[in-house]
Amino acid sequence: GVGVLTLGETMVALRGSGPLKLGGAMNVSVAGAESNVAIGLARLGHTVRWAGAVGDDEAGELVLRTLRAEGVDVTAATRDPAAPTGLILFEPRLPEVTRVHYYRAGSAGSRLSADAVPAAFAAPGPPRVLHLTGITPALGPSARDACRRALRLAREHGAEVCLDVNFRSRLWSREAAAAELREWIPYVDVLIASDDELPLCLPGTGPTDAPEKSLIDGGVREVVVKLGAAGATAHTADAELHAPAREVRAVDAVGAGDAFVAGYLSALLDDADVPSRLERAVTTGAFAVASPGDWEGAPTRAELDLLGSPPGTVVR
Ligand code: KDG
Repeated sequence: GVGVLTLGETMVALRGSGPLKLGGAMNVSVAGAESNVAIGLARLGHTVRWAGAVGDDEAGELVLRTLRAEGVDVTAATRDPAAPTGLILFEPRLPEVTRVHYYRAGSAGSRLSADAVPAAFAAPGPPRVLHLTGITPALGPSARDACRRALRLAREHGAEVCLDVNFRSRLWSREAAAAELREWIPYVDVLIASDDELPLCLPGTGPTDAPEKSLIDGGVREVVVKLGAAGATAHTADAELHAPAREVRAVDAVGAGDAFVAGYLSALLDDADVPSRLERAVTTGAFAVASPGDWEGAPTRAELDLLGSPPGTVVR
């Protein structure tokens, strides 16, 4: 089977260079948290399958062609003849602030069907890891049911499950997210979240002292907390490990979390220990922060060592 199977929505992404209302040129690419992870893993040499839905349109062709070009298996992706491929606009408004505008309500990706999921687990065999994010269940009942089906199939096939909470307030409320994601926790082996997202995975609504511990008691093997410029911490039943962030000149933070997950899962697939998983995760995350675009700057294995080169380094 493949190393990682992921499913979710990938959209056409337009990125401008200033306030959207002024118009001007935009760059055309694709974006989606799960496909960002898929590309990050493929660049590092892993086999990875993306199983989402696109419209039967040229925007969908752009999504599939891009993923194929990056070495991501799209043979289990589906085309929905009755809905368009979604669209996302990135509006860099200040050096530190990018606004996102979604045009994805009713999109093909949001209508991903649970019936399409078993094929994603079929030939060449079940994946070692299923990766999901909390974005997909926020897209609508169909995409939510596809995720639930995938969780059950992962359990049946003995695949590990990695969940990146990725709470998106433009898509659903914290209450709705918590009601759904709490039900997922018994299926999850590796939970990745920012610290404000941890309560969304726990029963009750009040503040908890040690959410990581409650999650581990609930059966999660690794709780990985992303702390942005402060790095990341991994909690397991018998250890708490911290990795500081790698220092880079920040260009575009969008996609950094997905790149972090790709690095973490890459080292997990290599059977590396938790400190090495964290180390690769902060490294791939830093590449994303230092590069424009969601996934374009993702490193190959040979490029991992480039980070930390002194300013003005020319490799020749
Ligand atoms: O993590 C980056 C994503 O936010 C971006 O690619 C778009 O998937 C996306 C989303 O739903 O926000």
